[in-house]
Parts: sequence; C-alpha cells; structure tokens
Amino acid sequence: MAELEGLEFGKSDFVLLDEVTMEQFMENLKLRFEKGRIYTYIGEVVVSVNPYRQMDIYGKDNIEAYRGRELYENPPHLYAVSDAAYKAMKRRAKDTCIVISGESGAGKTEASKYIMQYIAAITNPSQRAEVESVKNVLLKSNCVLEAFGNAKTNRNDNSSRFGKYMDINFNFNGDPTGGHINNYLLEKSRVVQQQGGERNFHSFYQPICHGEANLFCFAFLFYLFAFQTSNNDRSSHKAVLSALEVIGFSKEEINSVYQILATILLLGNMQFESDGESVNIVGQEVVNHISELTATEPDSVNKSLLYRTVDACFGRDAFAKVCLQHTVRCFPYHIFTVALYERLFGWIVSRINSIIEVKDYDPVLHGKNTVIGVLDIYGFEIFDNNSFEQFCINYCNEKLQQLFIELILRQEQDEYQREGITWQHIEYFNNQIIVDLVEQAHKGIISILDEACLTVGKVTDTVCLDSMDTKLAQHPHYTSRKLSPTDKSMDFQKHFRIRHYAGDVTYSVEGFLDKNKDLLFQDFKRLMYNSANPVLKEMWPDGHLSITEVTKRPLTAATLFKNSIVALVDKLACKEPYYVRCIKPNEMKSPVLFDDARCQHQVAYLGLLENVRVRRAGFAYRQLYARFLQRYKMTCEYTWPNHLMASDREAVEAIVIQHGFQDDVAYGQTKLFVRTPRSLFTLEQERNNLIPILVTFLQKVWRGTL
Ligand code: AOV
Ligand code: MG
Repeated sequence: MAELEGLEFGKSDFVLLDEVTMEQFMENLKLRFEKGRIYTYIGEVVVSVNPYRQMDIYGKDNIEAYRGRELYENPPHLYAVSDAAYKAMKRRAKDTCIVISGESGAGKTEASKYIMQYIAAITNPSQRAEVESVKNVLLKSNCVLEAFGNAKTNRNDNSSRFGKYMDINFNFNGDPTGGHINNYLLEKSRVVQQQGGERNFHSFYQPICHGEANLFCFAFLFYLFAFQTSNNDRSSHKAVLSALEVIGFSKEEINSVYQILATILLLGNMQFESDGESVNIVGQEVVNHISELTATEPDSVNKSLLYRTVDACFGRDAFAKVCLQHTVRCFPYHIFTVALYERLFGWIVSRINSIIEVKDYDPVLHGKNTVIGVLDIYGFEIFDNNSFEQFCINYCNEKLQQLFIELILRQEQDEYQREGITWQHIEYFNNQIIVDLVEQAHKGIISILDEACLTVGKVTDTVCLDSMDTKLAQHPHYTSRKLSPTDKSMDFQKHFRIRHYAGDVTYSVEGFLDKNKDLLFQDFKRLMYNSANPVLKEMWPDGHLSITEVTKRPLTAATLFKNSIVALVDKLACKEPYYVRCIKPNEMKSPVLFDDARCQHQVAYLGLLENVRVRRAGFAYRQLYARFLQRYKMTCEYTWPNHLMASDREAVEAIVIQHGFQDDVAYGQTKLFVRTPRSLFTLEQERNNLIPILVTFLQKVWRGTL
C-alpha cells in the first residue's frame, strides 16, 4: 500500500480495486503504464510491465529508499520484494526464492539482473574483500552467460535460450558467501539453424581475434564478413573478456573457449564431396586448422568426421537448411557442431560454479547457511514454426504456472491456518491437465516420443505423430489435422497442436525424434577426450567409455529435461516464494504502446485476476501487530505516543475500534487481518493528514518556540 503515490497514478495494489473485474484490472494496469509506473502489487506479488525504455528508478537513492523497509512503505518495486525475500532469509533464516515468469520479451532477465544488483548493493556493508569477490563473480556471471546463452529472436533481441536458476548462499551476517547456477536445456540447434530474422548466439558475433590470433583469424574474418558485427557486439566482447577474467578463468581457459568457437565456425565452413560411394572433406587445410585448434591429430579428425559414411549420405537433404552456406553437408557435421557448443556452455557454467561454490562452511561455527534462489527461465513462446525446443520451453512454463497456483493457494492456506483464521476456497483454471498431457507416464507426449525413439527400425517423425494421434485423440488439450480434418492450418504429416494455458501452439513434429535421441557418436567424443588441451578434455569426460558402457541406452533429451524441471520445481517448492509476473505491453518493443488485447490475454492466462480474488477473499491486508502499531499509533489517543495496554494486540484493537472497522478484521496469533482495503485507506488518510501537523509540532519543539 504505497501511500507515497497519489491516486492519479492508479492503485498501487490490485487488491485495492473497487471491484475485481477484468475491466478495472486493465484500466489500472494501463493507467499506471502510461504514467510510467511499471510495477503494481497483488499483495506481495509484483506485476511488472516492460517499459521498453530506461527508467530512472534503479539508482543508488532508490536502493537506499527500499533498504530494510516494508512493502507498503514505498511505491511498488522489484527492490521491495527483493528486500522482503532478503529480510525473510536473514531474520527468519528462511530459504527464499524469487520466481520471475512471463512470456518471451516480457522483461524477466532484466528483472533478475536488477534483483541481483539490489541484493549485492545492500549486503556486505563492511566491504570485506572475500564477500566483495563473491558478489563480483555472481554479477559478472550474467554477462558471460548472456553472451553464450542469449540470442536475437523474433520476439526478443536478447532472448535467453537457456533456463537459469541461481542460488545465492548467505552466512549468518546476511552476506553472500557463494552460489550455484543450474542451467536448463540450451537451445543448441540454434548454432546451425535459425528462423528467418533471427541470429545465432551473441558470442558468435563478438569479434574474437585475440590471443593466438593467427590460428583462427581466418575463421572469424569469414564470419565477420558474412554477418557484420555491430558496435554493440564489439563492446560486449570487451565486457565478456573482462568478466571472464574477473570471475577467475585462466588465460589458457579463455583461449580454449575461443578456440572452440573458432572450431565451430570452421566446421560450419566445411564442405564435403561424394563420388556416390564415399564422402570426403574438400581441402585438407580446414582439417589441419581444426586439429590445431583442438590439439588433436588431423588423421583422427578426418576419421571421426567421416566415420559414419552411410549416415552422411542419408542425412544430406536434412541439412539443406544449415546456416553459413548453402552447400550440402555431411551428417556428422551438424551433430558435432551443436555438441561442441553445448559442452562449451555447460563447461562455462560448471567452471563458474566451481569458483563460487561455498567452501569450508562450518554450520556450527558460522550458523545456518541460507539461500535466496532467483529463477529466470525462457518464457512461453509461439513462433511461426514451433519445434522440439518450443515444446520443451512451453512445457517448462506449464510446470511453473502449476507451481504458482499451488504456492499461492498454499501460502494463503498456511497463513490462515497458522493464524487460526478460516479459509475460503477460490476456483482456478488448473493447468495440471496440460502438464499431464506432456509428462504423464505411458500416456504423455514425452513417453510416446521416448517409445518411438526406443523402437528398432525406421520410425519416422510422422509415425510418431500417428501414435500420438491414436493415444491422445480424446485429450481436450491435444489435436492434429487428422483429429480436426477441417483445420487447414495444420499439415497431416507433421503438425499437432497443444492448447496451452497461455494459448494454442502448433508444433511441427519434424526433427522431434532426432532431437530427442540426441545421438552423438562415440568416436567424436573420444577424439575430444584425447585432445592435448586439458580444458577440452575436461568437457568430454564420457569420451573414455568403452563400447559396452556406451551401448547402454542413455535417457532421451525430453526425459532428461523433464527430470531437471521436476527437480527444479521441488527445489522451489520448499522455499518461501516471491513472485514477479512480467507482462509484455506490445509486439513492437515500443515504450508508449499498450496493446489492450495482448495485455488482457496475458493477465488472463497468468491467472492474475484469480490471484487478486484469493488475496481479497479472505483478507486483503495483514500485518504484524507491532508493525501496525508503529505505523498507525498516531491516529488513536490511547496509543499515542505509547500505549499502556497489556499487549500490542490490545493496542491494535483500540485503534481498530476508534476507527469503527471492527467488523472488517480478524485477529490472528501475531497479525491483524483486514478484509477490505477501504478500512485501511481511512487509516492511511488520517495518518497523512496528521503528519504535517506533527511535523510542524516537532519543528516548534525543536526550535523552542512552542
Ligand atoms: P525476457 O527475459 O522476459 O524474454 P528481457 O528481460 O530480455 O525479456 O527483456 C527484453 C527487453 O525489454 C530488454 O532487452 C530491454 O530492452 C527491455 N526491458 C525489459 N525490462 C526492462 C526494464 N525494467 N527497463 C528497461 N527496459 C527493459 V526470453 O529471455 O525471450 O523469455 O527467452
Ligand atoms: Mg530472458
């Protein structure tokens, strides 16, 4: 309840709406956006609308204004929830997490960075060097991970193409002692293929002729010529290099990173020729370059690239779309290239983790090690062409929506129970049915995909689609051309559609099986494992496995992803959650356009209206007795300047009775619960009226003129 803002900026908390209707909700959201108020609360949930312009609300003064304060003491802000999460962690030794959700381009990643900056700014007041260093690594890791894991898509110029969950560990002083990053399913296929108008990962455009430049300048020159990097890419490259150094990557490690990028570019520039019988690499030069960059034998490079000659012939058509050049390529090229990048990314994350992990922490000596987790994961996506990656990303968003539903309900329920107050149930659209459609054992889409991947023989994507159609024909959230023959927007051979909580998405099943199998030939792994470069070797620990160990069937990509998301949800569910719900105001990246229909759609599927209802159903406002007293004691003769009653609770009762809203409250064990916000408004207004009188009074006392 931000009393510092006047009503011309709309209501700072949606629970204050006169009526909970979509109309009123949207009116308030739009008014606030137009007045430059991008944040609004629903209780403790922050609703954020992407401003698409730099806002002057993140400076040092703002940080100071929010530090240690309660939510309602300032206008709504990410800093206020960050502080709430931090206070809960520090004062009550609670593990907390901040979950940021919303569709692609809604502002999640920017929000996560502001949250981390805030936490960094308010901790370690004594500037202890080791804590400063941990904070630095945590902050700089964003820059590196964005360079390697973000890309321009048609929905967002800086779209996260991986999911990130970062735990920050704190000691008993409330200072960061370390952290851990979990990354989820990098969209690696982007390395070789992007949709029209999109780009590869940022890292490929940053001029990277450094260190042992001669070796790989050739590859980069080709690339720079082909893609023309921008000034922006150039300046980020400097930032990335310096971030890598600050984090603690050695010179050799940094060189290796860029050698691998160069290798990927060379692989992309490779051409194959065939005499109908076998496939050969055109020009030995490029093989020599690759072997130099990867510290391997040219002969082994040759062999591992050509080993699967039959596959090479099979795979030809599939690679007509490969980026860089429009020549037909050999099958393994594609797989190796994406695998190299994926391993590189994974290695960067684990290297950062090894640097920031909490070392030598003794709970007996140092007290409980508490955690704040920040989740910034790819948002819900609908593209013109939606593939396996969108399927995984959207499934992940379903899981997070499910968690939101559970936690918001559970939190309320728990609080009322704890405080001894009766709870009223509010209906939600429960998306569990869609989660089941994807992940249920035996019947779900992932199971059907896995079964197709396990089947020996030539199971194609289309055969797999048939199997889904048969098994899911009755499911209300699944359809396909075969199941709805009149729907001409879908193709018989390749499309199926899921009715997601956030909208309908038509997926093309093309490539699903290959991406799910995620095959990588052992000879290539072995080649990398046998590299004389220790960094490269470290990225391929499975390269030493024997054939018998290798033939054990690995888990599929979809199942691995599902397992990691289930583990993530479990991790989040046992923490005290804080939510940021991001809304994208328009598709044009415009700072002035509020597209009513698009925004309303998001408000609806995010369940924000229901969120307000739940918050209001019982009690819109709750506050600890002592806190309530501190704020409003001036409005009651029995409590000002101090009360003489037996308990704070009784003093609070006196205030409530004096203002005549005793029928609108309930008294919990530790907190006062207020049903309608109007009661509180009266109090707030009275307080506002009294403050100037009080200030004048105090000034007179001060000057001795009273
Ligand atoms: P996302 O994380 O939600 O999308 P971003 O956080 O990358 O979205 O935001 C997209 C763009 O919107 C940014 O690059 C900024 O230009 C702008 N923006 C977002 N928040 C702010 C803000 N608070 N102030 C100023 N500009 C902002 V994705 O990663 O695609 O799901 O996978
Ligand atoms: Mg993002």
